Amino acid sequence: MSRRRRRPATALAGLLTLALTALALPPASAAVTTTADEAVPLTELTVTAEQVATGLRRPIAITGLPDGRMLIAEKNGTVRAYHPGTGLAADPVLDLTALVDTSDNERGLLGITPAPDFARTGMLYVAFTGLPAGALTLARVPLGAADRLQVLLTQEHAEFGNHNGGQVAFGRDGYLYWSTGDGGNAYDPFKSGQDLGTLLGKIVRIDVGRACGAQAYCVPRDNPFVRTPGARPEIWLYGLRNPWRFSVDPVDGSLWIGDVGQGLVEEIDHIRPWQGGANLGWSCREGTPVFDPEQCRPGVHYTDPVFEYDHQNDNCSVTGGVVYRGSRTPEARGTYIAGDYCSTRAFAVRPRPGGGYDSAIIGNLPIQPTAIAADVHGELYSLSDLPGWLNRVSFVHIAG
Ligand SMILES: [Ca+2]
Repeated sequence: MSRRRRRPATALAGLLTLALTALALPPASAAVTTTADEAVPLTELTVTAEQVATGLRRPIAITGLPDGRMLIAEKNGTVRAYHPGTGLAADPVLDLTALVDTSDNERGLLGITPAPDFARTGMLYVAFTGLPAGALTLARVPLGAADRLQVLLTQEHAEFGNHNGGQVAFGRDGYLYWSTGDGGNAYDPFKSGQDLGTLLGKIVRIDVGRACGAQAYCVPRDNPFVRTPGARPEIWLYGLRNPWRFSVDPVDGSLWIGDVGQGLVEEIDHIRPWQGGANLGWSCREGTPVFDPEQCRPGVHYTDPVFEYDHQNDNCSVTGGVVYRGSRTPEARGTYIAGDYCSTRAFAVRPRPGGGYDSAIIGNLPIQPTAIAADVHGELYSLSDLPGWLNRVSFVHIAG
């Protein structure tokens, strides 16, 4: 049964200006905030984009390889390769279509990242919804060798086709992070966000460099819930709805998460390496406002987003991006960029040296952004879903 909740008018008013929330950071955060020396005010930055490849079929995830290529995952399970010198290769470099459940708009191959030792091993880590019933699936597979795919971890997700998470990324700690959705439909039907007994609505963290018993991975000993009765030890963060795009800042190892809201608030979360175990709120909260009071518990600390925006002016769904660490535009270094799938608005967010965050709308990305990611040099690309485009994305420093 669906239950609609009214939000307090005061909470709504605070969102109507795309307001920055600069709340609830631990005191230590300012000490390691990373800001480029050359950084200029965000209002002096804008984004431009240039279409560099077309003909992709529902491109959904993109990652850089050490050799300068970009790998692009298409939702149906194929992976394409692009090199700036030679363009988009005609044939897929990997074909997982026989394994991938594409029965819903949000199901499919959803995430891809190279192993830290990819240059030697050619190993990729992928996330997809698996046949026959859409189970969230984390696997590794050598480039070009689908028959050698090895499933590492699965989470049942049969009831609803939406909210599958699906980002995979290696942290600076060498562990693999994987995001999952809350189980789908709406209103967190299984109340999984706040439930540490399920992998739904989480970001998990595992050591894929070792095997532990029958498991093809190990749980890092310093994972936050390894000694919590009833909790899945793989959990790193909880209280998420559909964090289908997150990234790791290679400089400080922090996680930047785009968590899609239900109907009111889109949010970006910034989680430092020492914040393992953080509760990001869903479905007690959607962004900062309370969503379902029955999911809230007294005395619990909820980690608020560092940026949130509402659905006015054609916004509908956040597409989490990355922190720019390239060299082409030094003035933009240390700036996180995200987009909105419907409005294409580009949002820039950056920690202030003294604490809190600056944010600005810095233009628009090409239509229907599904991913924003960096190549091996830290320069950025985005994908456009239905038209099937790969776009090179650049910051431009405009006069202040
Ligand atoms: Ca949240």
